[in-house]
Amino acid sequence: MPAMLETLLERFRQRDRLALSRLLSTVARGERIEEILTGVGETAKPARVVAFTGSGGVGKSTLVGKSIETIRQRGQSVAVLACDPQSPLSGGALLGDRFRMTARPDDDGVFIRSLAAAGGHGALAEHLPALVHLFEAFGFDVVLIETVGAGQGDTVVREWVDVLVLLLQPETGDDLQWEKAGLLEVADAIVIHKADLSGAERVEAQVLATLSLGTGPVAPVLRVSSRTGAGLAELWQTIASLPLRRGRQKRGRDLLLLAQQTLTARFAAVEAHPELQQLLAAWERGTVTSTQAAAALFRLLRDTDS
Ligand SMILES: Nc1nc2c(ncn2[C@@H]2O[C@H](COP(=O)(O)OP(=O)(O)OP(=O)(O)O)[C@@H](O)[C@H]2O)c(=O)[nH]1
Ligand SMILES: [Mg+2]
Repeated sequence: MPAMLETLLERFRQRDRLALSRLLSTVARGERIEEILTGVGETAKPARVVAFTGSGGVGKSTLVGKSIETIRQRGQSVAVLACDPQSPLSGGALLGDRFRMTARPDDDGVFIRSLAAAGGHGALAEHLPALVHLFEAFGFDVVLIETVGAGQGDTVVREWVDVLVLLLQPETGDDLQWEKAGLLEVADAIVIHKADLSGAERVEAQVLATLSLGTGPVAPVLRVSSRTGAGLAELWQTIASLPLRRGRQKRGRDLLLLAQQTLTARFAAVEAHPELQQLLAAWERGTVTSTQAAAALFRLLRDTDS
């Protein structure tokens, strides 16, 4: 391992934010992922990963910004990952203007990072489990993701998060769009955003009517205004109380596969390593979770390194 990476990892383990930032960039480029995951150590506790999705201009960035304050008031730390380079959240000027107001620069409990992947949203999404793992290992309670609301990358992101929040707004003429996209059914919570505008009740009624036709469990529907702050506390209370979707397990599984590949490459035959064999058997029996197994595999990798 290059000395510089070794130094970065050491600083990461001492909770150095610049080291976190550098490692995020490296992982987002798809470089040295195994070494980084091995080197950051185990996650103290799983983070709650929440994605905000919805069509352009519905107010995702604004709501993410406002949510930072609310999450801090709830006593939790939060990392924000903006995947969309076009987003005001990641646009330099707005990031400066809008977020310096909400996130105090000296607040250790807030970390905001935008990442533009060379291959676009999809390419970045590909590395999401590893990126989230970095935030978890650093100790963040909540990871917030703004997605672009469409396309392949967005679909992938949805599978990896614990809570998917769909934003809708009054009267934009795309009322039917969310129905077509099937987003209503997959969302864990639905926000009627910009509730300070007229027509919010009507959209809420439409959504409730549509949901009542389905057969599955009905997601909570909340009216929220980022402008007035109405509904924000309720939204985060709801998000905190939601049962977690399979995102965590899926992230763990993908990390596990990555660890497995690395180990297989290193030990010519996996069978040669009894500890590894036992671990995989336990995972197949379901007695250890994917995340636990992945952590154990990475520990094994680290031990054989030294
Ligand atoms: N009336 C009202 N306007 C809002 C509210 N929240 C955001 N807006 C406005 O909606 C516009 C779009 O907000 P953004 O946060 O950039 O929306 P977005 O979904 O992130 O947009 P894209 O990233 O381009 O998809 C801005 O002009 C905001 O000021 C709200 O609660 N009420
Ligand atoms: Mg945005």
